[in-house]
Amino acid sequence: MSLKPAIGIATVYDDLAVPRIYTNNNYPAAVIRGGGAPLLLPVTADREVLREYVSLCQGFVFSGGQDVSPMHYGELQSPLCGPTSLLLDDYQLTLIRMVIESGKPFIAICRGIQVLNVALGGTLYQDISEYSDKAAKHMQQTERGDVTHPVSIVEGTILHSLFGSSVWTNSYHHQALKQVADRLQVAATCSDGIVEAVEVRDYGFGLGLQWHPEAMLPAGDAMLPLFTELAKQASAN
Ligand SMILES: [Mn+2]
Repeated sequence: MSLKPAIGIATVYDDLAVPRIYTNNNYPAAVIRGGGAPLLLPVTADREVLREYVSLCQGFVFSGGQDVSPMHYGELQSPLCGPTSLLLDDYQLTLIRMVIESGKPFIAICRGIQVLNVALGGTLYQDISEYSDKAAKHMQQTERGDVTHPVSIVEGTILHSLFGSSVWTNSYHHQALKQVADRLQVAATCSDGIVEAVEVRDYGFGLGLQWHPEAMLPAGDAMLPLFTELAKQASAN
């Protein structure tokens, strides 16, 4: 039997009490269910360490977390922007650029899709109310595994090959993609116009998802294809 592919999970940083790095257990659990072996990648500014992460792992997951600092896309911080960390931003923006350069497969979830877009030159709505006061509620107040809105999936995308033209998702975000980076293709939207998924153009397997598939997995298998496909693609690396 072949070894399981090593899937690096980009951790997040919290210095509220003592500095710590962590990930919600749903992320490694999802990687394991998909057939991968999860490895947590500690936050660091050291480029050589980041390069080692990229070389060690065959695939990557970028997790949810706090907001990306608007300075990275040339905006002043709006009062509606949440807590930010320049150390965390530097770590994840640098790591995701290195991963893309390597061509290795990855899924970037929630904050991850925002990091992906900003890393490639895109911008964000600092709060969805900046987009429209008619937008749907994207910060659901039900169990994490509950779905609250469907997304329409663009034909010809990887996402479409996994789910078809529509899939129901959960929604835990108060920010969203504004200007989508040229290197990214929109792969799914909510009917209010919010971008819910992107894919890196001319790339093997590079997905950004605004919803939390890992948090839906404890409630059912609907999102499992994402993680089995990640493990499959990673095994080829
Ligand atoms: Mn949403």
